[in-house]
Amino acid sequence: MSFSLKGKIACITGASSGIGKATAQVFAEAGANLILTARRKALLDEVAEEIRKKSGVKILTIELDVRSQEQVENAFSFLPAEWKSIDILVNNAGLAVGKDKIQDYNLDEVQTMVETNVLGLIYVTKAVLKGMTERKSGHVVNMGSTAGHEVYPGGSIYNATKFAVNALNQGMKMDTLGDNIRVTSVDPGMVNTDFSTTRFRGDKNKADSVYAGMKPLVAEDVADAILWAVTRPPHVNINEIIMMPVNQSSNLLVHRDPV
Ligand code: 8X3
Repeated sequence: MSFSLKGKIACITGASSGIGKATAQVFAEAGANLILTARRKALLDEVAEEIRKKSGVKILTIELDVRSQEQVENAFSFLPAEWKSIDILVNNAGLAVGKDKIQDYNLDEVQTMVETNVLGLIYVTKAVLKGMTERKSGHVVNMGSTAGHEVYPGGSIYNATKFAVNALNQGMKMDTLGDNIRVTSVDPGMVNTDFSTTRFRGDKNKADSVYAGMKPLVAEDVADAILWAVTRPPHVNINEIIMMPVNQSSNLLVHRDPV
């Protein structure tokens, strides 16, 4: 089985940290040239430099807030010619902010999640998928979550966004039928990244307690699954990968060793 992405162009959103960064690293090791986007351009450029040094692939970095329809349209319509034919899009940008009851939720945070996780994903997909369908070639990987399969208390808004990603993933597969496009959702459970720190608004102790007494997945585990999905033979579509740490059985069922 080949894991080579030599000569491919892959675009990853939210690539400055976590799963996006880890995916950029493994894609580069597999030979892909990368378009990396993130809001934090300085950090993104550091990530790109580190990857370039190790792998020698070409990397284009773009400062992009996927919530802005205008920024997304500009970013993808003005790509330099050599970067226009994107082979793989990884819709990774996404976040959870807060874990509150719906009646208590801060509406700005609700908006941030819905605009990033759902609208942003739609904007980027529309901008990239059109070209893929015209070229009759491409693969879209959507970052889903176990939160998109099972609701948990305090998660309603984030859950709703990831249920939406699940629906969008299925819809993309249907809407591109006959266009030789592959569509995959990668849906992890507990992954130790900045995710929980962002969710708990920077409270590191609260974030760490999420993973207390258990071994969560790390970003590289998810990147590994994404790399596997995009390197299957061209006629094979991996529709969905649901993955969890061994000590997690559902969003609420986690085995913890005494600490
Ligand atoms: C992250 C998984 O369980 O924290 O997408 O919602 S969870």
